[in-house]
Amino acid sequence: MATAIVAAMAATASATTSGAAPAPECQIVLGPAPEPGKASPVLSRNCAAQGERLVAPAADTLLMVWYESFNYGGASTKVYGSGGPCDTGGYGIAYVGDDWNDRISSYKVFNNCNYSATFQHANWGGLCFEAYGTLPQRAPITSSLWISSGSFAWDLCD
Ligand SMILES: [Ca+2]
Repeated sequence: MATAIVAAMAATASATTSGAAPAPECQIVLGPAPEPGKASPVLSRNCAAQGERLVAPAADTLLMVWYESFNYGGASTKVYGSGGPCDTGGYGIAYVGDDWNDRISSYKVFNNCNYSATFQHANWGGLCFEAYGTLPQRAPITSSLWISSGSFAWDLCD
């Protein structure tokens, strides 16, 4: 399979498939949350077509990568922030999108995004799970989430 992917990337022509979600490789760019508990604006959302590669947004900071499978496997989406590394204000995602709803099964965090809280429902509703650092297994029920630095005065999971 890896050989086929490399071959497809080298080819000039590529076929595009649709219907399968999530796409193998996507990226989202967020603005900082206007205040704790408020959603970050989604500045862009792009997925690579089959046989193509995404170009990382050079001016933005990698915050988090979502994976479709446990232990960082399967499709993935990189989440970038336009406001620099995580601080106590953090970044909030009110809805992960239809393609990732109830599909995030593991994730990695970067650039001071040490604290994460994932929620069963959109807009930070339902069951809440807190984590510190990268997480190899997460029950795939997440619909919204929050990431920030480890220092966190505002308790989301109460
Ligand atoms: Ca859910």
